[in-house]
Amino acid sequence: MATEETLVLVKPDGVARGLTGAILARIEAKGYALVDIRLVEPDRERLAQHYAEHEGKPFYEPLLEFMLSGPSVAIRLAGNRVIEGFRSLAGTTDPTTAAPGTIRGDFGRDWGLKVQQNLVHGSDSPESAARELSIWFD
Ligand code: YYY
Ligand code: MG
Repeated sequence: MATEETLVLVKPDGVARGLTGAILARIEAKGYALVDIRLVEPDRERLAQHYAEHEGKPFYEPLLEFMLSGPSVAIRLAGNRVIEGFRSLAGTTDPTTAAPGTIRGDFGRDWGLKVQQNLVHGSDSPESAARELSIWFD
């Protein structure tokens, strides 16, 4: 498959806990290329676009509140099969049970809140990646 791109976010919990560098180190060690990177303080409109697929779900409002709680680091990441590769590095959605060795499994846990504070976002398909990259890198 040709080289592809994905959107990675270090979410507000990762930035606030000072884990951006540790997360970037794993991405770089895996061999993916940083094409662009920026600190973003998204407004509600940008987040509603980003998480449109989840509107109406029970975790949607807590998720937006969490994502509004501080800046995220947005990364345009490139490499062969980087979409599935980064999601493998990130681990499964729930940080309590994400496999050790993954970003979510090693750095995440349940903080007793209504939303999974799971440190990172990664696009889940080429279509999502194109859509999300245009939202965060306008
Ligand atoms: O792609 P991924 O981030 O692993 O999960 P999604 O199913 O796309 O959900 C987006 C985001 O929403 C997730 O990272 C945390 C939050 N969330 C939640 O708090 N509780 C759920 N049951 C499902 C998702
Ligand atoms: Mg998702």
